[in-house]
Amino acid sequence: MRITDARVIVCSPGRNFVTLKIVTEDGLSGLGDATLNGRELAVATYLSEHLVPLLIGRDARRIEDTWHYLYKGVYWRKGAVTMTAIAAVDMALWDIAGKAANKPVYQLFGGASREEVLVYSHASGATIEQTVESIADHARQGYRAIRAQCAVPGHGQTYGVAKAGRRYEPAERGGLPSETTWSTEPYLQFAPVLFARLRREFGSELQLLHDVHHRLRPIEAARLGKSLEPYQLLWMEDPVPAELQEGFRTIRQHTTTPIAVGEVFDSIYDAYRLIQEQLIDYIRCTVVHAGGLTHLRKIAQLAELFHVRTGCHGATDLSPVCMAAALHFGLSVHNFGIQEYMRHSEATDRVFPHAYTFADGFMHPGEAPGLGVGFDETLAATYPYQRAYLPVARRLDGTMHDW
Ligand code: KDG
Ligand code: MG
Repeated sequence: MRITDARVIVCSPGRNFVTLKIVTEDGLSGLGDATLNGRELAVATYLSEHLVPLLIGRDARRIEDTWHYLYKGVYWRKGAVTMTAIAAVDMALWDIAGKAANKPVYQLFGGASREEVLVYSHASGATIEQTVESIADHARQGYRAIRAQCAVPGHGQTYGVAKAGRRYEPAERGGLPSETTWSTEPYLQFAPVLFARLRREFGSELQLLHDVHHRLRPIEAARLGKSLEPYQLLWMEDPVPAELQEGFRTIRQHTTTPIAVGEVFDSIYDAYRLIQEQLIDYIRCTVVHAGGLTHLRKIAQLAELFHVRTGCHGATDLSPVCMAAALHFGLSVHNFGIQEYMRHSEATDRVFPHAYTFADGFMHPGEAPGLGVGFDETLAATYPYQRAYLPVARRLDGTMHDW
């Protein structure tokens, strides 16, 4: 089953997406998400200039071999751009494999380990009361697990909090990155106040999560985890930047609040120490940024040996193609924990019609062959790319903060 064509399509139905479409001589086609938020065109060029010529004429059925050909053949291995490009090829090939077998992709992974995939959504507010309302709204929509973020009083726009009256969307189109300020001490004092109020309001059944966005130093994260223990979070996410992983030992020694990390990891080499030393509880690598389904399944299998469960990143900058891939993955892997789900805009859903469904806090990838996602290229062409950046953070003294 030779590959006869591979094309990269960049579109922006509300936000930017990079999509790889691979076509075989049998007329089958597969889709892969290649979106790297804020650096989209780097991956688009990597694919079209460097990988597409390598794909034409290859056997689409050789998924494992193609993965190693692209990973080992580059010489300069790893890195977000390389791994996102490889992930897109890998997703598209699994999509084709499913269509060729007339089966949903999860059936190629040993079938379902569970009936449905538990997801969590995002709630946020400029004040505690707005955050309470936002959570109540998500709970009414059926979510059983909700991430709560709230602006720190007196500190302006906080990352992870939706702007008034707007959907939460991390990247901004047009112009240069916006600049936010960050001050650790008020945040550390405020976070337990927020979660005390949320537990009073919602009781103990609702699962609450919180994203620290790599903002703390290990001893500060340890203090945060300790102060949040009475409120029994499902996890505290990205407590510290994860280049320096020894810090997780400090956090672990001080708190029983579960720890999740990995949305910016690009391979098992970023994750294996944290997993093997059982310094984390959830690994958040995604299909699109961690080398595709082939590689993410290996990460999950390593994690399974060490009591670590999956909790894949699923923000809106991951296209519906990635979301579908994550759901096939989540339905099948034994040590699945939870999947993040931020609904895409209606425009995005029209460009990427999909078989996956949401009901009562759970999702299912559907039974369509392959990944179960279509791509309306004509409609996509009406939404041209627009440069977008994530905001940056500065400390009160003006120095750049860790992300
Ligand atoms: O592109 C970056 C976003 O996807 C990220 O900031 C969102 O942290 C995030 C999350 O947990 O969804
Ligand atoms: Mg996050």
